[in-house]
Amino acid sequence: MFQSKERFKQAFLEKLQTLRGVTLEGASDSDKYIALSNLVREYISKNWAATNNTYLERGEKQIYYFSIEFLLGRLLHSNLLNIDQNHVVRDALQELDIDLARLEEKEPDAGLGNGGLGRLAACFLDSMASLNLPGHGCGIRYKYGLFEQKIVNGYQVELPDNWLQDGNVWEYRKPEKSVEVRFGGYVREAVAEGVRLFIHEGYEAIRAVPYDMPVVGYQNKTVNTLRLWSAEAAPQDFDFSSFNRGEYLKAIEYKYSVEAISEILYPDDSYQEGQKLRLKQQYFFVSAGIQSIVRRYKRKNGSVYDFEDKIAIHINDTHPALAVPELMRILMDDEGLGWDEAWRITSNTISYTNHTVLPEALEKWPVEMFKELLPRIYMIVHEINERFCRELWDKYPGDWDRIARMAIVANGYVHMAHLAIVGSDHVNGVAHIHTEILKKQVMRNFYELSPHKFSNKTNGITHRRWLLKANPLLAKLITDTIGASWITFPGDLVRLEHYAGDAAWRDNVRKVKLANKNRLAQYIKRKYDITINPASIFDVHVKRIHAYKRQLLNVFHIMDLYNRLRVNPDLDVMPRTFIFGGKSAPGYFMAKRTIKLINTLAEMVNQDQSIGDKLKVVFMENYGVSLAEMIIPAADISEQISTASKEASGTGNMKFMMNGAITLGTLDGANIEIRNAVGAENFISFGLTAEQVLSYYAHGGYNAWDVYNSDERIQVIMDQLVNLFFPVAKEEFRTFYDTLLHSNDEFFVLQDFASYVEAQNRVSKLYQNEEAWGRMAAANIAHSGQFSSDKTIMEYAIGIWNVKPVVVK
Ligand code: DL6
Repeated sequence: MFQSKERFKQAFLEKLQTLRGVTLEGASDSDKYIALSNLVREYISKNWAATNNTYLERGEKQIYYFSIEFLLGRLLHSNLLNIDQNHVVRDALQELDIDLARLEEKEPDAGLGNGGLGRLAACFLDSMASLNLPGHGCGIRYKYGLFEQKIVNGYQVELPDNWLQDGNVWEYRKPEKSVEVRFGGYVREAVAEGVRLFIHEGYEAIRAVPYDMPVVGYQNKTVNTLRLWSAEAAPQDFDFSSFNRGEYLKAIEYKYSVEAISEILYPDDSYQEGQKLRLKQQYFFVSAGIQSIVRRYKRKNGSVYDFEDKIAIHINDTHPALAVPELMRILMDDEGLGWDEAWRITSNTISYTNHTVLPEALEKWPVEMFKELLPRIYMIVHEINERFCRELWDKYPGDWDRIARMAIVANGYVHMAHLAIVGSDHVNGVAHIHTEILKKQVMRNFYELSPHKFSNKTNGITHRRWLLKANPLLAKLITDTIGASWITFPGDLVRLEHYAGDAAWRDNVRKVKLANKNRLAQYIKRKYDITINPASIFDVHVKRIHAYKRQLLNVFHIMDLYNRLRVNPDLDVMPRTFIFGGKSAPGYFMAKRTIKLINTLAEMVNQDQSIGDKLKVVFMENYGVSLAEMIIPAADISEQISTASKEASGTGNMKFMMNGAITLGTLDGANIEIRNAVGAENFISFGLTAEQVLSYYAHGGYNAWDVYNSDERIQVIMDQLVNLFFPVAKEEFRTFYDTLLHSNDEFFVLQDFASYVEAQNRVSKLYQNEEAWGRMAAANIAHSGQFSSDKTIMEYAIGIWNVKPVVVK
């Protein structure tokens, strides 16, 4: 691209002038960031055009990944890496006395997601482009991403994430590709030339405007498209008569009500509230996306003939499940196909991934709301349900219970998971155990009906962002050791196993870890004025705050450790730094109190001179992709301690292992596969198994008081929550006492406590043995290649989408 540093400098200085009207001397960091990103964007655009032309000419099957969230993070650095210009640019900027890393910080995180589900979508886009697969994203261009978290007096406070306020260099607004999405109104039936027609009238038309973002493959020429839709009011939507009468506010009222659709990302990752605006968001992006896919397809092919052979639509959880009735609507109402043909195409085109078994996250919409907002779509859903129930009746005559359990429309609700399963040709879970739970429990009836539909596709992460970008020191060491092939073939990381026995190599890994820990320690000192010891164990628990993820269990272990140290400050313990990070849904009381508890404990512990640096606790605010990229490479311990059976997969666990942290985890989600990959000796497990947990549930749980009465440590900790041990109002933490002891500890925190503490003691012992720890770290890095999303995506491509790579020349 820039061929030489000189060429780059020339282009950069010119860009500063032509785009920002400044010379280097007068340029701010923002000017420089924008000039640089625009240079990169221009280069990418050429390949983007070439990719689009290739796809159009070749006419190969395209994948469209529909997701209500894409948690992208920053793009400048990864784009530079992908176009192989990182070094030239960094060195050339250095000669101009500019620090590339500082410019990168100017880019806001694209935080259009809550957590695992949205980040998975971003990793998948990266892998599809890097594997030359024609795969595109479709989602919503939220004006405000996931809220910014501030910690004030220990509490989480939410601030709007105005990520677009200074513009987004990576997006291209495409107004000419806008489509209309219709809400409300009624459906009039008519017959024309013997054909029954359904005419949607009296609706509100919303203009959906696409913003395209390039998704750059790693050192190939593929640039796929992430198309994010924005809701806009067209000029004709203004009520000019009221405007002319001077009623300005009334005139723009409508504009705001339209724009509200793509205004904000719902900040809840595991609970759905049945809000009308959320349903509107779902239909909005699904309808816009499918309309644009069909339009593009027809422009090339003339009709929808062969559609299912050339198009795969994947729905990331049930949020885009309206793809099923929407594609049916377009095929029937716009393209004139009959039901059977439309159904064949739809159900062969769409596939669905489930990401959770938590009942509160399984989406259902009240029929009345659904029908009022989407009258034509409801008619189609109703018909799908009728036909499906008839099929069930034929197969299970008289089994009303089963049919009621499986119906799409039942008890006044539309059940989105049922709609997604019935309308898809493939349904998958995201880790082996999760898929088994879906098959045996949550979706058992559907599995019995169509076992061939179900498969497992264990999640993955892009090793390019989570190792190559996030941990350049380790990446370099790996490349120096085994060559660079791992970047393209992450499975090659396994060659590192050979070096686990090499003391000098392990020492190099240890030095890399220490450098990353130092960097994090400096950041923590700067930001929070807390001094942490880089030689201590960095024990990291970063993820959404949720009862099932059991941050509480971690807190209780810290309290126990602190209690022991208070009694005996000379206790011989391995120094620990506990690092937490994560957001709570704004309306999730328990999770928010957990944040307060962590911060209260942190303040007490960190100020207690008597224990020195034996124990430190840090809560890092506003956890997101960029922060993760700094924290994860510095971790020694990866806390993956969900109640077994609850975490569908987890992907943080994979990022940590790839960076040489040891998992301290339950046998849940993909932890199990990580343990199988690295060997039980390189994984620290504890706690109830999923079978035990499910068996407890089947028998009404366990008695938390028994544990309380038999374990003195727990008694002390529980009592400290309510006896003014903490310098807060007396009732501040009572909620934990009550939910654990009086409401039967649904997530087995107390039940798993002893086993967790015992595992933590193992951690301390192992860490003191440098060789043992080094071997464990090496095994984790070496086996992490199998958790690259490249592998996962190939499994989707072969097993679900039936799509082949298309090499762009
Ligand atoms: O599959 C991605 C990710 C999993 O790794 C997590 O285990 C799971 O909790 C998460 N699910 C969600 C909730 N989604 N819904 N609905 O984010 O998905």
